[in-house]
Amino acid sequence: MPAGEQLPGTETASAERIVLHVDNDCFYAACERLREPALAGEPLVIGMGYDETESTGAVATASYEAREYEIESAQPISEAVERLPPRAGSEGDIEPSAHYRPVDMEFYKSVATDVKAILREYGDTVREVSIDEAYLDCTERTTWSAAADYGRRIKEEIQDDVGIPSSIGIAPNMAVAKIASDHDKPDGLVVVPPDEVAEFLDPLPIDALHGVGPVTADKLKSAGLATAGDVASADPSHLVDRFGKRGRELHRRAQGIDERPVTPRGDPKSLSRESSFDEATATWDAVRDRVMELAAAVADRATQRGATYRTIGIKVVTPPYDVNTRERSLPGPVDEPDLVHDVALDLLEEFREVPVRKVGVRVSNLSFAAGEQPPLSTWEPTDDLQDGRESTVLDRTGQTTLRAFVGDDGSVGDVN
Ligand code: TTP
Ligand code: MG
Repeated sequence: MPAGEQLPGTETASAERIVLHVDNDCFYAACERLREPALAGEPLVIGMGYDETESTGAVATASYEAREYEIESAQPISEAVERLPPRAGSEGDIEPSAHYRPVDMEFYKSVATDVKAILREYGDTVREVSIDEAYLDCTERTTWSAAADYGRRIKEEIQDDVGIPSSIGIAPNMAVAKIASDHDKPDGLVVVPPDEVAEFLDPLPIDALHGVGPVTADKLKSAGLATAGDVASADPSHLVDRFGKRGRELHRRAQGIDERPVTPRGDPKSLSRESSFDEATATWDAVRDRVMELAAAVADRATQRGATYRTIGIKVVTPPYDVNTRERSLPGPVDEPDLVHDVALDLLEEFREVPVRKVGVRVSNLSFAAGEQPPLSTWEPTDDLQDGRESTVLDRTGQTTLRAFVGDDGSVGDVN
């Protein structure tokens, strides 16, 4: 084929990508509202080191109501307290005018896991970049004319199933999708099709471009370049003179060019599947059947990904939003669907007759090594108990023999 010619259908593959960026709104605050609905609509500050007598430490995030008082991430808590000072409460007592809650990472991670599980259903590939942020390549899942509906569906599913708001940007690449998701926060949905990229970016202040901090922004401004459009139409050689190699990259970003593929960020630490009931149910058969399905799905996913696992766990969410996790570690890595099934059901026993909103099954302690998996029968039983975890041993036939149980309170007892 002569140089410059392309096979039909292969041209401008990158320009045709549909990349979606999701970022949850005031994420930690949204998580706190999930389990404390009275905080909805209130100024809310999440940070370490606040109590009535002392305020040290930094703000992790603030609800949008608190942001109206110029409270923001990384600010000293003491400054937040100054901006939203204590006031006389209805009973005449003194109370802060914002609500302050300490960071509870475990809880936020469990909410993030639920969100990411939804996102994985919607993307051909998903790149998780932080606790509340991910890129999805949706090229094969939607079209530009349907993209807004696609984004709306994802937002609704996150809101309905997990209970927190998010903002979504959809564009032909990651850099523009990120700017788009930030453009109309909170609860935003901004679609920038390929032929509207320039129109969208041009009027934006240059610090809206990812990677342009205050120093670069000042330098660009002093060179008379205030908007992305100014940088996009600048002579790239002038930008290179002034900013070195970065100048060329700035020029490309200002034009909305970004060829990076959406790739997953390394191997996952765990694989999980979760499923909600329409209403909390105490029907044992229904709960057990669901866990069996999830166990099979998770084991299947691990097999497909070539992963072995050393830990098998379940998650049981009981009303209102109590997340209970139980897990059991094995003496060595396995890829054994029957074991996932057996251990998951065994762990579930504790929740018999408890109303359940949602269940999940997870395998973790994953290995993706290509090496041969040793046969089960070569393993010797171990009594290696981990803190707060149940432990199990395998007998020489590979059957699970539950030896001992270490409760969350540290108590040790036999389970069979
Ligand atoms: P962000 O997505 O940057 O912030 P956010 O979700 O609170 O607000 P929004 O996206 O609506 O602008 O960060 C996600 C979480 O990470 C945030 O809820 C708290 C935490 N975080 C910190 O702990 N320190 C920080 O400096 C920042 C920026 C975030
Ligand atoms: Mg966020």
